[in-house]
Amino acid sequence: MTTEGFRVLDEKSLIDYIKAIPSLASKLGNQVDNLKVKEVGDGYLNFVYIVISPSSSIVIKQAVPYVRLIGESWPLTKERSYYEAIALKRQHGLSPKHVPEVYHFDRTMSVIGMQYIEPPHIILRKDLIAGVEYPLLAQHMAEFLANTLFYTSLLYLTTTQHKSAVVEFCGNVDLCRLTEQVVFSDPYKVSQYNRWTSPYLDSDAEAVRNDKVLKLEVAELKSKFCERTQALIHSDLHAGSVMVTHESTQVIDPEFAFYGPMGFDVGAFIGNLFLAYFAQDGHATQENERKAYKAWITDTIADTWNLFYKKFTSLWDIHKEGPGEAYLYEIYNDVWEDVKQKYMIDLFHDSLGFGAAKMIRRIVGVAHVEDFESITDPVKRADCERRALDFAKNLMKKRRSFNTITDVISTAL
Ligand code: ADP
Ligand code: SR1
Ligand code: MG
Ligand code: MG
Ligand code: MG
Repeated sequence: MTTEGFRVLDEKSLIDYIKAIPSLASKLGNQVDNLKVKEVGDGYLNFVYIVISPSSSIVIKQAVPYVRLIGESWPLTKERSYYEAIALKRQHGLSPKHVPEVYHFDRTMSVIGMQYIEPPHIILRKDLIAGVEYPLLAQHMAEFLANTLFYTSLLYLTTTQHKSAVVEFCGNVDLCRLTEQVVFSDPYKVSQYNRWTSPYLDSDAEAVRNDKVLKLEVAELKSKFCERTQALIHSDLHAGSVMVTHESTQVIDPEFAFYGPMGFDVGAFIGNLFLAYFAQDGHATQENERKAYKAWITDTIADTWNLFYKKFTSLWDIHKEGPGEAYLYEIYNDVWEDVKQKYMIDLFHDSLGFGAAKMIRRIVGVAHVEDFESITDPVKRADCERRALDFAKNLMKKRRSFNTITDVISTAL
């Protein structure tokens, strides 16, 4: 895509931009004379502004042609904004209660105008650190995952529909390549971008690079990530991509979306809950040991998988004689329960493998998570990270030996 006509917005120039776009002005009640604008981007890639008029608020997100975390020395296509916009629209259509609405998209400027997810919504990761429980989180995430994954797969679509949907997202190759690098490659080799809590984890990072069994497993997962077009996946579904209240769960930031393996999304979410779990000892105080909170996290992990399983297979049952072409019911009706069970156990093992890869990259790769980063004592932080890393390495290697999520959780306790 051309860079002609592109300019980086700031809090001031954004106001003039909005004034010239009727659809955005109207979302602000056409009260655009006294707009307040605040940049709130806390992600690693983009700029996000909350725009407040006397009557309402919207969010404007702009992609710049580089990785914000590193700077202009790491170029990254601003076309990611296009894929984020089309993924948000698709996911909002499939799971409207859990995805914000898109109001405006400008491909030249890489600008998305979208629904403001209002306070008290907060980024999930922040409250996993603070120790706040969200009783509906697992149910809502299971719904989001089941709806977005099932309805974009060959269990629901014809092969003709599915192939054209795959093509639509094929161009998001640079974002896929970023994941290939920072999740599946860099943590397993010497890379200028890798970091860890040094010197405490120096030998742990080296052990990852020298672990032949682990490297064979991650090679298999990387191939699956690159080759499998199973469903439209969010592809960056960590705890910073979910906003929550006690009643509501909203999934944002699908700029990495493409047709990939379902387990990459399920695993990302579960893996990030495990990261939060292993960070709890670093946040414990004498008054609050975080024991009950750790139990809530593991219950949420179990509920997420079990509710996802239930919702996904029930969608499959409802649509078993529909257009989906992967398992024609007329052929498989006599082995229907076996078909579902086999599909779901494979998906479970994929999810465990990808979840483990997402944990490992957050400990010895370029982009870390606040769960650990906010533990100020490096000895304590390294101790939490090491336990998370050891758990994830074992999970990746032994993933095929697990039949239930409860068995997986028991290896973390
Ligand atoms: P990045 O792609 O850089 O990670 P995100 O889309 O994750 O950017 O957004 C960064 C931050 O902006 C989020 O952590 C959240 O605090 C805020 N944010 C993003 N989208 C919205 C929204 N629709 N409503 C409210 N806040 C949002
Ligand atoms: C340079 S890696 C930046 C990371 O931030 C994004 O949210 C993705 O997780 C990506 O891997
Ligand atoms: Mg983000
Ligand atoms: Mg993002
Ligand atoms: Mg991750």
